[in-house]
Amino acid sequence: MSDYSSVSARFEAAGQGHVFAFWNLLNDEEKSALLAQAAEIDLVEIDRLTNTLVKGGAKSLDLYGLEPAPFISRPEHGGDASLWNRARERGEAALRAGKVAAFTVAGGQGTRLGYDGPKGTFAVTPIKGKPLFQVFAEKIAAASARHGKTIPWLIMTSHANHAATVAFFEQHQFFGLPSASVIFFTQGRMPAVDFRGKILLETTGTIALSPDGHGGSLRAMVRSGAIAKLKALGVEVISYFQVDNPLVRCIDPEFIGFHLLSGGEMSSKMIPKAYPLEKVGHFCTQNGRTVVIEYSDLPNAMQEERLPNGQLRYLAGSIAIHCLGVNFVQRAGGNDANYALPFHRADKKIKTVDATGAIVNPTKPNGVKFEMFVFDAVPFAKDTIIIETLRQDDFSPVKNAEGVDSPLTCKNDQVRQWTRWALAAGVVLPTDETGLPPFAFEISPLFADTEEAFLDSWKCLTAKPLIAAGTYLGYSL
Ligand code: UD2
Repeated sequence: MSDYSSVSARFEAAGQGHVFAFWNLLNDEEKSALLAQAAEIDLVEIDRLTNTLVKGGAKSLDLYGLEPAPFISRPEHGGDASLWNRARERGEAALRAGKVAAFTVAGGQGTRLGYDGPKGTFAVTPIKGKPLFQVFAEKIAAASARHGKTIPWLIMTSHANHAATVAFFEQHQFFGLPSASVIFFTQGRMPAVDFRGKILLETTGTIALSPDGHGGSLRAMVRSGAIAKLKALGVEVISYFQVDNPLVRCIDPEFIGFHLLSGGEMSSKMIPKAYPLEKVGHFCTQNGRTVVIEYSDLPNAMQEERLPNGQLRYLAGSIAIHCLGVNFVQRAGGNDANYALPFHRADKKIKTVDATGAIVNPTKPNGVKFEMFVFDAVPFAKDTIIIETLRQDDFSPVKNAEGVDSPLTCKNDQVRQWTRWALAAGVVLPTDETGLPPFAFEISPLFADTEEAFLDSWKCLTAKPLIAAGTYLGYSL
């Protein structure tokens, strides 16, 4: 243990010497593992975060000068249809030229869903029970085939779910994608601290480390070499989305085109909020910059504020779909302190040990976790734009076991989407007032991933199948 004395001295000097309190009780393997964990920790950063976020108590955000951010409306809501067409052409050209990669952040712990396993392995489709990862894989495969270029797919995992995620892809032969086009990398970790800023041990030989938030993806893309790989492939734009949302258009030519036409570094999609307190971020401007204020940071009175015409004043909800420029990620994910994303404090119940080394399972929050959010990169980006998207075609996340944003609401939203496509093709289907038929069926993204693709594929079928309970249009892998 040659590093022990220098590492423990550094921790001692930073007031964190207790991390090695049980050193003499550990075996050699445990000692090496603890030293490796300690090496991940930036003690200067922890000291700064403790002083700014922990010791002073939770701070409320500066809301001075906050205004709703402008956005580009969809053509059906008054937007300029010719501009949307131009954007689509630009996006398609970029896809044909191989300048686009997809990116899924999948490092979250998924505690609300109560599912034990990487969230991307959770079964979401109504008939085949396809896991989230398969849905994205098939959408990416469909977009690759349409544009004649393999679209690389970055997947960010966490230390806790990396091995299981990679094994899942191997077990399913990468869902038909070329395995080399799927680039996995692990996000960074941050130690949890108690309310005095002392790093918490999870056991006598391990530090309580947890993922550094999806904002950690910028650093992780640079550190892991993923950005270098994309640059070598000639990729310029990264299409970013979350693992919990199977309705997302992983590759949306209009969005990619708007991003490229704007010449900006980071672009985002918005949906009009469904109700005032919907749990999404809010696109705003402040001091001439675009910012995203999370629902938990915007006072309810502001979330509920309405314009004279009755519309919500802070209407533009962030659904965590972004386009990121590769050069922007390289800069913002590098070591330049001018682009360092802020950390957010989350008070949590953190399993730890007491002074005797006995395990403590707290019943109320006993410490703080630090996380970065990707949308905090928006204010650092030049020429950001926000475009409107249709909720029904882009957003139905699976977050909770029951109720809103649950597997059931998501399945119904998928069936509603396929029903709209079938109706557009002239299929006769009974529906209720929400557009839901009295039975479930499923369409593979490889058969159709948009209404337009459905109309094309349907036209080509010489014998039209009956769409009824349990129908599956597509290919099984
Ligand atoms: C997020 C947004 C919210 C809204 C909503 C839409 C935040 C703070 N809020 O809320 O504004 O856009 O999504 O669905 O993000 N993840 C990682 N590593 C981490 C933490 C999370 O990869 O360390 C991934 C996670 O796997 C998931 C995504 O980030 O794909 C969102 O994480 P979440 O479930 O914590 O976000 P949520 O629902 O609070």
